[in-house]
Amino acid sequence: MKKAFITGISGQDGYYLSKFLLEKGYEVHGTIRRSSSINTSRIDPLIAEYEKIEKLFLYYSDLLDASSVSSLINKIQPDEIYNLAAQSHVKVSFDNPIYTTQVGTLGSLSLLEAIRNSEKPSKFYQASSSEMFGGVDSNSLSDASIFIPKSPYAVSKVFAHHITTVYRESYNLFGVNGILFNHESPVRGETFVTRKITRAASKIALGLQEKVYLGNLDAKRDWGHAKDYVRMMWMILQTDEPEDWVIATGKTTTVRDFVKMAFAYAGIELEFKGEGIDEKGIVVSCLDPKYQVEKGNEVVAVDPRYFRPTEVDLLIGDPTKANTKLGWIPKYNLEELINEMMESDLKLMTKDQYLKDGGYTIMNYFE
Ligand code: NAP
Ligand code: G4F
Repeated sequence: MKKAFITGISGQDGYYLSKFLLEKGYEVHGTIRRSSSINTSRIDPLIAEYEKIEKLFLYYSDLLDASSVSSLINKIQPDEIYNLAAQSHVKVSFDNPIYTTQVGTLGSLSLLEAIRNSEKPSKFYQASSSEMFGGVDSNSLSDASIFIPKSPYAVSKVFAHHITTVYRESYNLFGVNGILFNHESPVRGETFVTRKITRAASKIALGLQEKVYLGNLDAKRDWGHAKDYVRMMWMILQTDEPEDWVIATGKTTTVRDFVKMAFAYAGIELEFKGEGIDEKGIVVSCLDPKYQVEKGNEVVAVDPRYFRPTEVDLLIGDPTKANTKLGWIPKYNLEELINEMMESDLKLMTKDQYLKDGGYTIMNYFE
């Protein structure tokens, strides 16, 4: 029975990866952070199923506490280490640049040092990001493309990426970078654009919200499903030779088209009119009798609050190496991903939940 150690187990990928590994029979050890309110909601079903039977173990640990990270690795002696912990919001990284950078750089380095000093040669997976490319290249991006990071978050990921390579080459350590393009799911953090859209489209369809305010509608992303991407994280740690991988779908879509597809799931057709900060998304028709949204309603508007100091305009990945060398083929396309997210959010957005959220005025502030 293999042992995996996952930092950031309470996040989106932490949930899908730990579920995947537990179902494979792994013993999973994960770190969570102490917070003033409980932050394990995503993994609560896994805790209920696997903690009592001693398959899932959780520890309080912050990646910035190098001593706690190294004690855990010494104690657990994992076969595989997945470093998923990060302050992962690009816009927030401009507001908290030092913290984001510390976690992204020193956090990853602390793990590598702990592995280097451990007797067990644990395999190491670093969660690298397509943000490192900076969106200046309109070609499909591969692991050979150059990095032009445009945010504190992206710069910290470039450091972690390179230091993983340095440890691989210097100490013969099995360290790999998975350069993952955007991946989403029903448990995606609510402040990332896809989940913000599916939550808002659900509330608007149910008459619980009038409008959603977004930032750059022209931004293009290569969106996949987190479930497909965590499978690939595991696959690349099963190879014999450590190397870096791009994980992407090879297709890119604007935020505007994502909005249209999400509303379409609820039978609501939108058209966009106007330009720049005056652009609006307007209801053309609402065909599903379950939802009563009036034709002509303005349900999407632009708020410059959501613009970033610098934007990554376009990301499209080239997954050929993953497809051909490892046989990794994503099971979900974008429409299936959006449908799953909408189905889930429509169920969650009951009136009680909406009131518990504090109403959309408060939510809009943070989202
Ligand atoms: P996420 O949902 O934001 O989860 C991040 C996890 O890191 C959470 O468990 C969080 O804990 C934890 N964390 C944050 N700061 C920490 C610290 N100082 N010490 C210990 N844990 C800390 O992110 P995700 O979408 O699952 O992404 C997983 C990783 O892949 C991240 O490193 C992200 O940067 C990277 N990545 C993501 C994507 C994507 O599209 N999702 C693409 C490329 C790369 P709390 O729950 O307590 O906040
Ligand atoms: O959903 P986002 O916040 O994701 P972003 O910035 O691409 O970062 C995500 O993917 C990276 C991989 O490329 C990860 F490394 C990172 O951890 C994270 O998971 O924004 C996507 C796009 C951006 O261009 C943003 O400007 O959507 C645009 N956008 C437009 N309106 C918005 C909004 N983004 C957010 N969060 N909120 C908006 O209202």
